[in-house]
Amino acid sequence: MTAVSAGADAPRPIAGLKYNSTVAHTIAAALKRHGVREVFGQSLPSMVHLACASHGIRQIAYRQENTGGYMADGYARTTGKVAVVTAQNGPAAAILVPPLAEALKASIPIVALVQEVARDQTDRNAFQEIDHHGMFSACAKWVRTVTVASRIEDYVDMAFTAAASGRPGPAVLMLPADLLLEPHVSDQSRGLSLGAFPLDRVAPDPMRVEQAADLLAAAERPLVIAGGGVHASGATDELAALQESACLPVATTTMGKGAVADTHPLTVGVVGYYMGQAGRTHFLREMVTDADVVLLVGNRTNQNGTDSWSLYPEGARYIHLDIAGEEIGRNYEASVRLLGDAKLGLEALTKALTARDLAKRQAARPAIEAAIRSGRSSYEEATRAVRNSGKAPVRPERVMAEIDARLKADDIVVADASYSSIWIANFLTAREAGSRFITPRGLAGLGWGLPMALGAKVGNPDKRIVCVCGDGGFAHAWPELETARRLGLQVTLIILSNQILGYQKHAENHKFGAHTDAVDFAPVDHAAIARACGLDGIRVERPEEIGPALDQALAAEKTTLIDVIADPDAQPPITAFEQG
Ligand SMILES: Cc1ncc(C[n+]2csc(CCOP(=O)(O)OP(=O)(O)O)c2C)c(N)n1
Ligand SMILES: [Mg+2]
Repeated sequence: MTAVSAGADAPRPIAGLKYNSTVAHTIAAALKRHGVREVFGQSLPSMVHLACASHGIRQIAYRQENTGGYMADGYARTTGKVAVVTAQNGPAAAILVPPLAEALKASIPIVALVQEVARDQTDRNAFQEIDHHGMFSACAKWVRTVTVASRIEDYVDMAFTAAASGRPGPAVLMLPADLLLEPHVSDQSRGLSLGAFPLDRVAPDPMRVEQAADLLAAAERPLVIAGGGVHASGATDELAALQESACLPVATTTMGKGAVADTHPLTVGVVGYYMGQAGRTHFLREMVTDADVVLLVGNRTNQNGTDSWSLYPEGARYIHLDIAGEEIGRNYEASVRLLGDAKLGLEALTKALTARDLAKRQAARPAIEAAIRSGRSSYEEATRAVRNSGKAPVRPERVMAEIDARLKADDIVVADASYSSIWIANFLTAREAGSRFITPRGLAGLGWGLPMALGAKVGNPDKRIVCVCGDGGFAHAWPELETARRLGLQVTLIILSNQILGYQKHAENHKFGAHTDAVDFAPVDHAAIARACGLDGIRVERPEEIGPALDQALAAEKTTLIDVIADPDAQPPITAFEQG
C-alpha cells in the first residue's frame, strides 16, 4: 500500500472525445492510482476504456469475455497485482462467470468492472438486463453497484480491497451506463494504491507459533505440504529458509509446485492424486502417509491434492497455516491453528524453530535426504524409457522431457486443465523456489491454458512463457490466437493432439467399462489454425522433431504453435486409474 501523488493522474484528453471529465475518468484515475497499467476488455463499458486511454492505461482486447477473464487470472497469478477485466451487462457478464469462479476457488484477485443498464431503466426489461448480483453471488467475494457519482472512488477502492485483502478473490463492481457519463471531478480525498496483493499481511498468534515450533522440533517424521497460498503470499523464500534451517521435507500440491526447488535434497515433490507408477513421488508415498506432524501452508486440502482424502495421515497432528480461517482444520483437525499470512507465519516459525535445539532435526536429515534421493532415482529409472520414447504417435512424457531439458528457473509454464496440468506438474522440474507452474486447479475447466499464458505474458513481457494444452481444451480458446498475433504476445504453445477428450474417455473406460461417443473427434490441423491467424505453426509427428520445434518456438518473435500428434493411449499416473 503506497501513497500516490495526484499529479501522476493528470489525463491527456483524446481528440474528438465529447466527454473529458466524467465518472469514468474518475474510475480511470483510481485504477491508475492502484497501479493498473493494463485492463483486459472488449470496448465495454466504452467510456471507461476511453477514459483509461486518456490516463495511459492500455486495453488488452480479448476476443471473448470467458477467455478475457482467464487472461486477467494469468496476469494476477504471475505479477502479484490485482488484475482488472471489464464486460458489458447481460451475455458478456454471463460468460465472465467461469473465470471468476476459477479465481474464487483458486484465490486469485480480480476486479471485474461490469456495465449495468442505466439507472432509470432498472427492472423494465431493458436491453440485456439480468440480475447480475444473483448471477455473480456464487462466484465473487464481493458484488456491488455504485449509483451515485460522489461515491465512485469509495467503491473502486472497496473492490480492490475486497479482491486483495484476506483471502484474495474476485470482486465485481457494477457500473450503470448513464452514471459513467455524468460530469465528475475527483476531490482527490483518496491517495493510496491498493493494487498489489496480499494487501494486508497479518501474522499468526505468536503463542501458537511457539506451540507449532515445539511440535515440529520434537516430531519423529514431520512433513510440510505447501499449497498455492505460498505463491499468493510471495512466501517461497521463507518456505525455502524453513526447509533448509529446520531440515524439513517439503511436499506441495499442484498449485504449490515451485514453492520449493524440486532440486533441493529435502523436496519431496507434488503429492496428491497422481502418485501412480510413473508419479514423481510414487516411491515417496510413505513419507506422507507415515508423517506424525504435518504442517499445511496455504493448502485447502481439496480432493485432488489429498487423493480423495486418502493420502494425508489420519493419526498425525496437524499445524495449519492459512489466511482463511475457514480452511484451517476443514478436513484435518488442526492441533495448532495459525491464522495469517504465509510469509509472516513461515518467517516467525523459522525464527521460533532456530531458537530451539534442532539436534533431532539435524540428526534426521541424512536419512530423509537418502529416502528422497532413492525415491527420485527409482522414479527416474521407472520412467526413463517413456521419457525417452522414440515411438510415434508421440508420448507426452517425451514432450515433457524435451521441455524440461530447455527450462530455466524464471520461465513460466502454464497448462490447461485435464492431463496437461498433470504432465507439467509431474514431469517438469522447478529449478528454484519461486519457479512458476500455472494450472487452473480452482475448477479445472477446459480452455484456461492459452488465455492464462497470454495474460502471464502481458504481465511478464521479458519472461519466456511455455503453454501446454490438450486438443479438447484448446478448442475452447482458439480465437485468442488472433489476440496473440494482434498484440505481439510471444508464447511457446504446445498442443497435445491425441484426438480425444483423453481424461474423459479414459475415466469413463475405467469407471464404466465403456465411453460415450463424445470423446473422440475428427482430426484438426492446429498448426494451420495458427498460420491462418498469422502465427507460426509446426506439426510434429515424430519424437525427434520435438526438440528442434521447441528451439525454434522459444527463439521466435511471435507465438509458435507446436501441434504434437500424441499417443491417445498415454495416461498420466492417476492413482484411481491403477486401482482395480
Ligand atoms: C469446461 C469443461 N468442460 C468439461 C470438462 C470435463 N473434462 C475434463 S478432462 C476432459 C477432456 C479434455 O480433453 P483434452 O483437452 O483433449 O485433454 P487430454 O485429456 O486429451 O490430454 C473433459 C471433457 C472440464 N473439466 N471443463
Ligand atoms: Mg485430447
